[in-house]
Amino acid sequence: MLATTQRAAPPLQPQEAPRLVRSAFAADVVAGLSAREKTLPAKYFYDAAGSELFEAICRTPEYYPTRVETALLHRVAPEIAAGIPEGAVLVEFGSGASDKTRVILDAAPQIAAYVPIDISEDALEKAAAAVSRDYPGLLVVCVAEDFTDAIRLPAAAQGRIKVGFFPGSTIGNFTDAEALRFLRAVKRQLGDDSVLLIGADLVKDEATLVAAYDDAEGMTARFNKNLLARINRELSGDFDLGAFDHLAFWNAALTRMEMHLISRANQIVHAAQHTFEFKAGERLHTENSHKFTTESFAELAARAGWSVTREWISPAPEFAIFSLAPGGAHTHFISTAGRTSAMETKSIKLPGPDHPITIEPNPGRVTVSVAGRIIADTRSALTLSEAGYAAVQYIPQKDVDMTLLKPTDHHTYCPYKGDCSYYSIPLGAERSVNAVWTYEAPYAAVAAIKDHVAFYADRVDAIDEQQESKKE
Ligand code: AVI
Repeated sequence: MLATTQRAAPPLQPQEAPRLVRSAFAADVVAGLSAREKTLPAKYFYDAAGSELFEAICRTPEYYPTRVETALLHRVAPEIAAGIPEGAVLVEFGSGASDKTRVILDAAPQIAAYVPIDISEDALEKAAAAVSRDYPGLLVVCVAEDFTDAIRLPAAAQGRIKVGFFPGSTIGNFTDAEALRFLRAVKRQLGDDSVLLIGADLVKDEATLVAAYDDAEGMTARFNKNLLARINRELSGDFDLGAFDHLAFWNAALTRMEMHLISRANQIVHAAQHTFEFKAGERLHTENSHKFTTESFAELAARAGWSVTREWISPAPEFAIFSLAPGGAHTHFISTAGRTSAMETKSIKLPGPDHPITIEPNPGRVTVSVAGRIIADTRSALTLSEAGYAAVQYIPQKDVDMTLLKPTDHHTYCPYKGDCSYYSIPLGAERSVNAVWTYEAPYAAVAAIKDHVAFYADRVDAIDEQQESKKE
């Protein structure tokens, strides 16, 4: 159900548009190349050629963020969807091809309307038409504006709970002030009962980061130099692309990847009717890509009036999806005696090579005894092996005498498995306090242990495993 496209202002006359765009671009180029430390805003990377080069970067083996974020979204979409209310409107900032959006839309059919916001009107309308075709019940209303501007959401969004979506770690390309301004503006637009989902790349080892911004195929170098090519194309520039080298490095002090172009020689360049002098070795700073820790991101969010309520972190190379809710204070979740409240942050991690988890059916018989009595007896136990820990037998609750267990108010949290509840076994007295645990709603990666319990070996008499002899 494609409705309308909302534009920033009445449509420009065809001959007016290029002049206006050029003048803003020209002004920024002249200002940036005249500065003592030459710089250009990264947003100018994305003309048609630059957008294609960015897509090519995303396909390189070294540039992990797009691939890792998409895989993470697929894995956690059911959990994200569980936090989206019926009839919500999904508002995407810088929607591009709306690829990642589809993962959310597939998992959350309760979303009633989709508002993609993107400056590139052609790409926006094409992507929106495709979404509209593929999700027939969804109302799609495009907003063709720069998403960093103050945007008035369309009427279709009024009166509905809004879920903001800002994937891709584009927040990392902002300065601290820009990120705060953006997050505060989004809070005003989405309202007090909204949710904001943000994808952000995390700090990691330098080699992985540098390779991602200096791929062997040279796609990122071409992307970087396309800025000069664009100046040549649009502002009558005479940059010699061969006279500049691509440079990408990790700035540890400012926790960001930086991209620069280095002049290979002393040279004079003309653009936008101005003349600029480059010394040999002089740098033109083209992009910052800030990387976050869960703490630094939560702090940024809090300064903008948001609280991180959940966070999902991929296996290495680590990338995070944060779910934010309006609210000033944030509490970082560690483990509490009580239940987690809505405003506490839960870090959700997915098993991977750095923290493997496997769950296998145990082919044998498992029994658990306490005070001389068998309280669990099963042939359907699941053996869960996790990272460096001893394997644990998870026993179906139907094979446990649950009447002998007493729930306690002890609760812990595992970022890989979820909230954990405990039982004592009165038969075992002091020794069997909090002897049994269960994950009532385990995270998707370990869903198989739902409705199972596990026992601490030292709080019961024995956990016996007998291999069943094969029937001839
Ligand atoms: C769009 N943005 C999040 C990318 C990034 O990683 O900062 C742009 C990019 N620059 C170099 N490679 C990709």
